[in-house]
Amino acid sequence: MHGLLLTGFMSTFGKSSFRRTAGAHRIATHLRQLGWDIEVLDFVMGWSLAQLKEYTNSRVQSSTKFIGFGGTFPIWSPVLVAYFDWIKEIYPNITIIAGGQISNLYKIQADWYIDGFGERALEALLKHLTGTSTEKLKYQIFSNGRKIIKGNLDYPSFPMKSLLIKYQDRDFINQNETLVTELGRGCIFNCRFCNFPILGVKEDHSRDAEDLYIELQDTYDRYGVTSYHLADETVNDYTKKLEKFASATRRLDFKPTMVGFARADLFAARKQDWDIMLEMGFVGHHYGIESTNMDSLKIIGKGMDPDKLLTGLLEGRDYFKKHGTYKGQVSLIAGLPHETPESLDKSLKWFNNNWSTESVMLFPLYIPKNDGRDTASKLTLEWESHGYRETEIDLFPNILKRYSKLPTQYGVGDSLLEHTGLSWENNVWNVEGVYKKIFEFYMSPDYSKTYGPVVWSVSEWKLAFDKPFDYFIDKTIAEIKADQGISGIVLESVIIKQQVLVQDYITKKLNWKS
Ligand code: B12
Ligand code: SF4
Repeated sequence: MHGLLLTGFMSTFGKSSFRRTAGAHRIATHLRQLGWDIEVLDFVMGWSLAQLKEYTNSRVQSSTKFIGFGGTFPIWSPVLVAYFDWIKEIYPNITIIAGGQISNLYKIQADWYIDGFGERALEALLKHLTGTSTEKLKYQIFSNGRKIIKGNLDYPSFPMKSLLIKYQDRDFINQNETLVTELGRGCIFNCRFCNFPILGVKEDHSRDAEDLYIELQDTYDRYGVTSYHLADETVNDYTKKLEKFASATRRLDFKPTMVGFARADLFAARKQDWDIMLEMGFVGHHYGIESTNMDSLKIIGKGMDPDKLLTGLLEGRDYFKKHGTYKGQVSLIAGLPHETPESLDKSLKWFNNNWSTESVMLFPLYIPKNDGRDTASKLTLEWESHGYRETEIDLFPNILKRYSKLPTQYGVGDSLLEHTGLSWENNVWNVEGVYKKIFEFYMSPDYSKTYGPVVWSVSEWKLAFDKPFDYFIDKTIAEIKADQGISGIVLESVIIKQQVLVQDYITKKLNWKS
């Protein structure tokens, strides 16, 4: 049996980013292990309609059962509307399956939707479609009539001892690429504002160390890749996990560079982890600090004394820089309970003075409405008790008009605003005020003169400027711009260069013969 998986990642400017999403490759690896012939098409946002048609005509065969579509984030474009209409017309017997963490947010009109981690749900659906299962398929019909399989609830793909991704030569992996992999699924913590569905995990939810070793050594041997994004909610949740994976990376024929989410309180408190992280090459950290206001932190469940945390963070940064390399990023949320414009300014000032060449990201407090997600954070469910009200007039149209074109490296802008968030207010400010604050923060000339690139985006900047990870350490965005001779917005230059790589991939893919 044969299937195609179309996937991609959208850049801030709505174009295809040369960033692979791990989900489809992970799904493909899983199905191949079950005997399916699966091909992944990456960077789907960069393909023209004619190219997509040419590709599909060259791949579809009598055994093609389905075309899957999905990614880590909801992606869509007018080309895809026309493409899937065409599929329905020309290949009416092929089932269209959409998948992703919240696939109901997708605009695609698919035959089936799979929400959450999808390996086992897709396996069950394919057995159902091919008549090879006697078990009744579990699915729900959502209010908009869509048939949705709730992967995380009914076919949990966690914990999994193997989370292996095996790329194929027809994926045309580039040596300088940063690939995404996972150490485990779920988080041992349970922060009140967190919307992730697998929280408070008690048992070991990590993959086998050997499984990681095989994947990393293989991608190095075949393509020369040394850079990774770790897709764990919290990479440093417990020391044993770090030790386990250091035992795998120690045996590699190369030294990997890894970027991932780390809890700053644990990083600051557990100095014993520092050498292990350095040994793993886990040197790019994103810390969701969220606030430095104690009252706000208590409510969200990240209650470490902020002074202690910030001191520990600087100490850790200095240790990493002395003994290896380091790129750190903190993210803050504007609009948390007890946070005021003044308390936020105090935090921003601290980072401005102490965190130069690293990165700071500011996100708006997002309270989701019913958008089909399996779980909502505790804070989301009890927002009224924290003094939030829904505004009488929806503020989002205004926000969209004024702030959606914010050229940040991710997180605000069109993609986020399309989500069905609550238009909230409290006694201090409202969601529009929060967006205004965020806009001013990013648009201030100080931003690029103080901070470096977002730690996740270094993967794209590396490729665009053909420079190693270390080139982006200890440099502000303004310094990188000057060094590269860029006069406009640096992200535009990154994206223009990425489009060349996307086109090169498309050409190779179209010319590929089995
Ligand atoms: C790493 C990460 C990031 C990184 C991405 C780096 C990178 N290289 O890709 C960064 C920091 C940039 C990021 C940013 C954001 N993130 Co984020 N992120 C993650 C995280 C932790 C891991 C993503 C990942 O790679 N997972 C591993 C792969 C294997 O999973 P996957 O791609 O989702 O694939 C699985 C399923 O989706 C499904 N699937 C995928 N494709 C397909 C296709 C088919 C056909 C099928 C059937 C199934 C299927 O099966 C796959 C295997 O199980 C997830 C949470 C999580 N653990 O997944 C949040 C998560 C994806 N992020 C989320 C959010 C909200 C954001 C932001 C909007 C945050 C913000 N406030 O700005 C931004 C938006 C970014 C953008 N659009 O530009 C949400 C997305 C919710 C949603 N609406 O879909 C998640 C799910 C966390 C959460 N629950 O809140 N993120
Ligand atoms: S915010 Fe981070 S640490 Fe807290 S529960 Fe969510 S994933 Fe875990």
